[in-house]
Amino acid sequence: MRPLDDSPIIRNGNALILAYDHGTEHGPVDFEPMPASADPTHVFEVGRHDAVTAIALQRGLAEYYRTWEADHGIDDGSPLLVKVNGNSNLAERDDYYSPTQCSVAYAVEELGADAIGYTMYAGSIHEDRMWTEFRATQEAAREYDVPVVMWSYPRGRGIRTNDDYTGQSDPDVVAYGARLGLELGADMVKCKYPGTKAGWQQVEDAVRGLKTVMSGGSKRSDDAFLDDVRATIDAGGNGLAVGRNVFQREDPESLLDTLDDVIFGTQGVQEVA
Ligand code: FBP
Repeated sequence: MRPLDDSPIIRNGNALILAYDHGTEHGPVDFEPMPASADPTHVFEVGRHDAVTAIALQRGLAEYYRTWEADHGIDDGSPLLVKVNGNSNLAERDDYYSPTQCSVAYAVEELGADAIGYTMYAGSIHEDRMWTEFRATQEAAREYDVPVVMWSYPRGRGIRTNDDYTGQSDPDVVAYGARLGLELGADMVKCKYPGTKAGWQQVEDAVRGLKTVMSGGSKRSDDAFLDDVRATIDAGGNGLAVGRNVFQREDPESLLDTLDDVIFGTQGVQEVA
């Protein structure tokens, strides 16, 4: 397989993935703080910032993205990561499950995907089924020589009922999820921030070189958010996959300017306590 560092979603060994699958995962409520973000083309434009190495979209928005690029003669849109599974929070389920709704063949051949994204809910009672679906996705991605990013979000009954864990952001849980990315064959793993630099160090210790990116989470102040990103980079992480902390801002460009330095420049080597 092509080395991940040669993938268009990587720059200087790192990545900044602009995630925009929230209309699926959370619904339009995520666009209320910045109503312009409900318009996909607003976020597609944000994704043209140099700091963004990929935009992560569900298949419908990926089709729209390619049409938008063609209609506007845009040849500098971000590389495309197609999220091949997803779920709404409307459905009442007995536990977390994210069904596959796009084949890797469709993502690559029809949408020109540069990478594939898959959410894994280890700890759910549906984990076994998701492992099987991930296997098919991972093997197909290998055939097309595109990297797979695992959104590794352990959650559900197995986490909730285990007294050893305090929740989804428990460093032991996050590190376990990251390790699954390594062992199940992901090329990069996206994890919730475990709260501290030491927590991210635990993630890095669990994966020994697999590329890791921090999941943005709900919107917070510039300083609070950048502290978490710097801590992740300082601990050995490879960047960020972020949605709300970018598209819910009035001026996402200035934050992206800073993230460009932190993730791809020199600020990442600053020490964070
Ligand atoms: P954010 O940066 O907005 O947290 O986005 C990252 C992401 O993984 C999205 O791709 C996805 O829509 C969302 O978080 C899922 O969040 P959760 O399932 O934890 O509510």
